[in-house]
Amino acid sequence: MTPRRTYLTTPIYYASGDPHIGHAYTTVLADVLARFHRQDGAEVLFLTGTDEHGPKIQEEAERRGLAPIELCDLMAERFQAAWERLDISHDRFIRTTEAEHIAVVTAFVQRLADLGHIYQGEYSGWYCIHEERYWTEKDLGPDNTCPDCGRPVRYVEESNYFFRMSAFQDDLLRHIEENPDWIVPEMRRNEIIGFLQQPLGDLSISRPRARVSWGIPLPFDDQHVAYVWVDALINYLTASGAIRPDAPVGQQGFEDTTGSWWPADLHIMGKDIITTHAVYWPTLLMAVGLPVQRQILAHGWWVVGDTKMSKSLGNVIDPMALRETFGTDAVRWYLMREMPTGGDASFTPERFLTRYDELANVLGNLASRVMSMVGKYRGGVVPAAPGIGLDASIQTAFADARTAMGAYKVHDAMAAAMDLARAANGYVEERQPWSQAKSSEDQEGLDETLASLCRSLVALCALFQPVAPKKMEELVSRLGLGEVPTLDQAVALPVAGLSATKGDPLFPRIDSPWSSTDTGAD
Ligand code: ME8
Repeated sequence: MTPRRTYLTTPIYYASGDPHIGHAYTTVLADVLARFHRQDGAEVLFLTGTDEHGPKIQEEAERRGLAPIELCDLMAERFQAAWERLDISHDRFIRTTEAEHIAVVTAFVQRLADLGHIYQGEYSGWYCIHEERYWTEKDLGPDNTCPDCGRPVRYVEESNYFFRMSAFQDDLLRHIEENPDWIVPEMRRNEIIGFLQQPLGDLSISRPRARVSWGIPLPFDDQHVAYVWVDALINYLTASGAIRPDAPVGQQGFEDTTGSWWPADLHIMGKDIITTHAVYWPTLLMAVGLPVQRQILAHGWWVVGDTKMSKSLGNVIDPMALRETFGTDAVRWYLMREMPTGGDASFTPERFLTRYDELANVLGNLASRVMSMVGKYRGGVVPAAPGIGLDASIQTAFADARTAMGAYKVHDAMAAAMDLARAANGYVEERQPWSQAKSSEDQEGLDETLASLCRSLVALCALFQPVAPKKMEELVSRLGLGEVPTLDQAVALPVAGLSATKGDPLFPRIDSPWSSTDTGAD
């Protein structure tokens, strides 16, 4: 049987600033889904990368006294280092300054032009560099500011090339209506449907080189560069391997994507960039004759306390600092457990510590008490007994976690896993293995208790693995197993005869790095 294939993407992040907790959230979410699919037997292409062209990068490079490519090299390295430290298992890190991507963008734009979807026109309006988008006057905030980010916008009057996006409005609306799960969650789908019920304008897809020099020149007019969003969205296609820009026109792959990873199965992003992914991107794909992406998942927004995170407020949360103190898996766990996918979440030190305590006190504590009892009562060897005492809880946890993961509700899947750990702790209290150990008639009962607990630990390893891969590898090795089992294997894995070692606490007690005033505690 050919394995199921899944192609997952994160946005490519602007190479103008350092990775923060928002970028980390999206990337960890994608990583958890990628790991879950791999664990479930699928072949996965997981893509992330950096968005490296456009005025935002050009201006930031100037500000730092660097050439744009120097800034991009620096930032691409920082993002890669961050993802390595957060144990992100991406298969490909794309940079939009790569030659391959530039060639695909060039071929894509040429094809749009060849098919008659591009015309030249005059643009006048307001531009926000930070968001890299135009606004109409009626949308502007007070004193000519961007309605999204609040920064001043600039009035721009120039000649641009336009994509006839309006011609695809009806097709797109029909696609969304016929595919109710194409955009999740539903709230975002409704937002896009609402947007498409207004007349859809055409999209300016170029910028004059005289104003924006840092971009990919249009193949039919080198005095213009591709609009950075068009350039950026095409990254998903470049990495899929569908397009062969060097092939003769007609054989470049636009007609047939067989053998490539296109169409992507899931584009994951924050709710801030849903319109570009759910309107610009599919209409561009329709125009060149390619299938559209299979699904879009737009997640919510991290704020700090009740304030938007921003450089100027100095409240940007650095996931690397958290990781230094609590470890990678604790940061991943917090991000996944705290934010219901689709909803917003607020970072506070108290919530971080509460989530960490849950890991330490429920899962960590269970692991250490079970290992210690197997050591004390059975010389470190898991006894041969059916070990079915927690089967009902295991079945429930697996069913709930699978359903939740299928709906991208990682927070619910992790809640189901934690419920199993709680049930196992409850089982210890109920069975009182320390009393069983004292009674010569209850030795079989003790074997059954310990075997049941070890089976639950194996199940927990499989359930927590996508979110806490390193700690689960460690737990599995302490259980005497070679590797973390898949969900299917974990249900029926024999545990009799495994040699269990206790080791240090999986999630050690850690002094809060925040002072009591920071946490708001008394
Ligand atoms: O938009 N909460 O890049 P970007 C949650 N280059 N997620 C957040 C967040 C927050 N506070 N802040 C950022 C771009 N994110 C373009 C994308 S894709 C073809 C081009 C995450 O560096 C979230 O995923 O501004 C958001 O969509 C993304 O970072 C924006 O990253």
